[in-house]
Amino acid sequence: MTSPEPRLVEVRKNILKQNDLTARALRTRFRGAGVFVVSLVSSPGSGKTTFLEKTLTSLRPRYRVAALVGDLATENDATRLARSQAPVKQIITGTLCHLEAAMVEKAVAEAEWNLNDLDFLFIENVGNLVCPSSYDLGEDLRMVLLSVTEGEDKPLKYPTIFNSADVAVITKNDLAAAVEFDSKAALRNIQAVRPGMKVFQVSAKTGAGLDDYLQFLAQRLTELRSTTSV
Ligand SMILES: Nc1nc2c(ncn2[C@@H]2O[C@H](COP(=O)(O)OP(=O)(O)OP(=O)(O)O)[C@@H](O)[C@H]2O)c(=O)[nH]1
Ligand SMILES: [Mg+2]
Ligand SMILES: [Zn+2]
Repeated sequence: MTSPEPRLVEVRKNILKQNDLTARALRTRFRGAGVFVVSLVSSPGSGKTTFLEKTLTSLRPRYRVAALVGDLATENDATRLARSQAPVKQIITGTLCHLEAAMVEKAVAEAEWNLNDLDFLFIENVGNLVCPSSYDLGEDLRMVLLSVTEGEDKPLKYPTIFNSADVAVITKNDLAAAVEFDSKAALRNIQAVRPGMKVFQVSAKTGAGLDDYLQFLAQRLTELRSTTSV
């Protein structure tokens, strides 16, 4: 007889397996359409929506951009992101504290976006530093945000999310002095968990550090396009 715990583990494994299959199919579709897909993960309030609104506004004159945003209960973030004039769709997750690939698939279908008409698609995950790490969403690039007000030790305390991400973004740098943020320690901790990880230090409020990051995205889109037939 199996005990309840292994059964739960089994169910969880199956869910993750299904998610991986859906994510793989999504990635194939995204790549085929030549759209570069970026997801943002962080703890609640690290500045994902503020950073993404800036990103969309900055990219929009030159690129075709759209965004999906996950939230348990409100459409607040979609309303904020829509100020950039980019097409935005909210995914309400209800009780679920993370996005899954099937939700992304459904939202893309409901939004009726033609993926071939997009350069970048951004996906803001639910604020959570734990389970989003386990769910592939079919993205090309996962960014983990860490705000200066959270403390330098977060990479050490939540290594899995830093490991599952490709790039780290240290946000709210305009507040660094006020909270005595030790940037060197934060960078050291990120490198300890994920050696070689690319890190951007930005402030969405002042715009500091955004140019490098935007250039990086443009570069990644060019690379994607050079490896696909679009
Ligand atoms: N000073 C300063 N405040 C910021 C910056 N970026 C975001 N904030 C503030 O931080 C708070 C949270 O920002 P959001 O962008 O809503 O954070 P979020 O990660 O999207 O939050 P959730 O979606 O709820 O997880 C807001 O009050 C923002 O105004 C920044 O660069 N500097
Ligand atoms: Mg948000
Ligand atoms: Zn979750």
